[in-house]
Amino acid sequence: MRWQFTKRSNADSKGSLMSNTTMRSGHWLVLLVLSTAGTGCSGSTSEPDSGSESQEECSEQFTGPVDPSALIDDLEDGDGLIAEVGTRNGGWWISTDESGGSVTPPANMQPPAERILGGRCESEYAMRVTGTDFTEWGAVLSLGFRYDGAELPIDISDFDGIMFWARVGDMNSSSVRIQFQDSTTHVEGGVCNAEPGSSDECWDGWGTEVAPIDTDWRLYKIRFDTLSQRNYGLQGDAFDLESVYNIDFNLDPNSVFDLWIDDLWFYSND
Ligand SMILES: [Ca+2]
Repeated sequence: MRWQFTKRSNADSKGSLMSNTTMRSGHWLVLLVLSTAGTGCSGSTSEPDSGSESQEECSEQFTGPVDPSALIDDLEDGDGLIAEVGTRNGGWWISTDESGGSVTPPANMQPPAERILGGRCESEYAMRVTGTDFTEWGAVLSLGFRYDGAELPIDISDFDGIMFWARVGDMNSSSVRIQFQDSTTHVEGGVCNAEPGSSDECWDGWGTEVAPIDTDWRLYKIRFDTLSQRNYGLQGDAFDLESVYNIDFNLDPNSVFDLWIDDLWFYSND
């Protein structure tokens, strides 16, 4: 098993990113999914551990937490920078294994948001990445929280999880893993090994599979305390919520991927 990563930093751009793997394993829990129906906006929530369920019409749909500091990015400004909230000033980034496949928008630059044809309720823009023919670890759509010449961590310990909307296109054959890089797994944390293939290598982030996922928009709500590493790089005792660098959406090698992500927030249970 060979785990690989690449990292691209560009002094001209905020954000960066990397990381992915050819194998996925472990526990994958998506704690809450709002399934869509008809309009692509209404939906039902279900939380496996509680069994609770509710229906929301498009006009009444959840539009985000009241806490203004919870917004990560809604993409409505059309650019590849996240919302400037607190110390957060990072951006989106696409990386690939550079095995010869194609990806749109291009890798190693800040991707623009894409207009949602017909919109999604109040939302007109989302982030989209499509591609195929990568054969090593695939591709990754990442969101860096903070940048000042290098990637910097933020403290998200005031929050219990993250929520976002997502869907895939008709041709998509990839699974989607969301993962976070923290003080243990990010190279800037200074403890993991930047050398690919080493037993204590970087980029074995804390995550879970985004599932089920299909062509309907759904709201995914993922608790931080459910996330786990994939046990190939340096292992942390726990996800370090006080030092988190970025979010990765990992896309499979040997697949066709077409992923949309929209309206990301942190949330608190209280
Ligand atoms: Ca949006």
